[in-house]
Amino acid sequence: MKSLSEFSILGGPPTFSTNLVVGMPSMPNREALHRRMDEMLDSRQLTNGGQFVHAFESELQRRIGCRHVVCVCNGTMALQILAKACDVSGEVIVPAMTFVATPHALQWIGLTPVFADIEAETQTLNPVSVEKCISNHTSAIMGVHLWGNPCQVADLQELADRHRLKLLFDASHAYGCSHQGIPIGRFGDAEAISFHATKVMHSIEGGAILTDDDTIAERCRLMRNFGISGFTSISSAGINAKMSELAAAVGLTSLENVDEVIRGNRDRLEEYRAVIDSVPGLHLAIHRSDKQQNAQYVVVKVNEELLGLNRDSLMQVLRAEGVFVRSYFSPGCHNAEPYRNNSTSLRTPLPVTDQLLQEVMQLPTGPGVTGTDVTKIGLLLQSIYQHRSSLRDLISKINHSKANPNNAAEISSAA
Ligand code: T4K
Repeated sequence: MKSLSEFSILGGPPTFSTNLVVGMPSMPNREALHRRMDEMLDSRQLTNGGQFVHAFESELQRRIGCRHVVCVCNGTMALQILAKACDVSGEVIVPAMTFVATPHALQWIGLTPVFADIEAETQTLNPVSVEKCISNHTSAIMGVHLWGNPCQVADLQELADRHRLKLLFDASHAYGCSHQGIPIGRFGDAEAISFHATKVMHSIEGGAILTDDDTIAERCRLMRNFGISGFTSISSAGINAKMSELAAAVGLTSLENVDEVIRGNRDRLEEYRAVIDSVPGLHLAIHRSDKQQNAQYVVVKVNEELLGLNRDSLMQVLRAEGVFVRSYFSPGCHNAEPYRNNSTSLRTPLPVTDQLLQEVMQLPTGPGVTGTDVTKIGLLLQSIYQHRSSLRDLISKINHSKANPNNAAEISSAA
């Protein structure tokens, strides 16, 4: 346990000399990747539908069990092509507690994201709030399986059917997750996934549309390649969203060790659970059933009253110690441009979203974090709790002196 003066914000050495981060990429096996790169170079087929994209799509299809996987250059483009292929128009209901790519992808193609509130437990769309957002202009609901937590898919499907809306999912966080035994990727009309480097399984940059619908899949395939349907025929307004052979080679190689990465994440999650439960005011805020999760994000809810520090002050202390926690997705898409003053996007209150955006933070996990690291973070959290009132006063003085540099002397006297 640390004494107050040993905390790094008071000049002590940080607990970790190199930052532990959220989203450290897992590394694919180098020999396997080099073999694939040699094969790719030997074949001279570098992009435009080569063997590695086909193989990556087939392997994903086999693992997820959907009829079609259409790989594209990133998750944002997967969302856009998905919306276009499903003929979505006007308004789309989305959560505001998501990476800004979810609404931006829609906005960028002329759609209007409308923000509905989420449920406190799953942090995914609340069907009651979604229904309140439906207007004559609504054509789709886009749920986000945030942190790999499956949305309330049955309730959302019932709502979509009743109002004749498309049901789409942003499954960017959810490779390797399932809902009631069914892998994510098989719900709604179609789902979009990201294979960005920070994801549990990645192709450095990449994404895919997953669907059982033959027509949607065919339209996506055409759209990702300029709408070209033959050497001399163009059948729709497409774009260049192709995944390169190199990205697919990384993806295929990444798939070979993803189970091991997920096992590691789950081990870390259990270790975190033990330490977090021992600190008043901290609560692990995800994972209804760990077996169905990739455990890529360790999301913690901070109760200021019980902990004695608010989320942002806790983050300040932890970051100084080399624990580079994040506050995804604060301040929320509804508070970001171009949505924050848009009365169409903001037509219903978002109390649960607003509260969670102030309370949750994500702890480092993944390949760069060991069980020993988690034990150290646990001791650090206990020390923080023990010194909570002094730390709270200190942080308020530090923040005050940042705003008023002449008062810096107050901080050293606080120790
Ligand atoms: N929908 C949702 C719900 C999403 O979360 C995302 C992406 C999308 C859609 C869109 O998918 P893409 O179009 O991106 O495929 C990251 C990612 O850039 C983004 O892909 C991801 N979500 C989002 C949640 O996180 P940042 O800005 O938070 O990442 P960054 O650069 O801070 O990296 C995190 C940590 O990982 C850093 O501390 C350093 C480490 N890192 C990162 C990279 C990229 C490395 O060590 N090496 C690396 O190459 O956005």
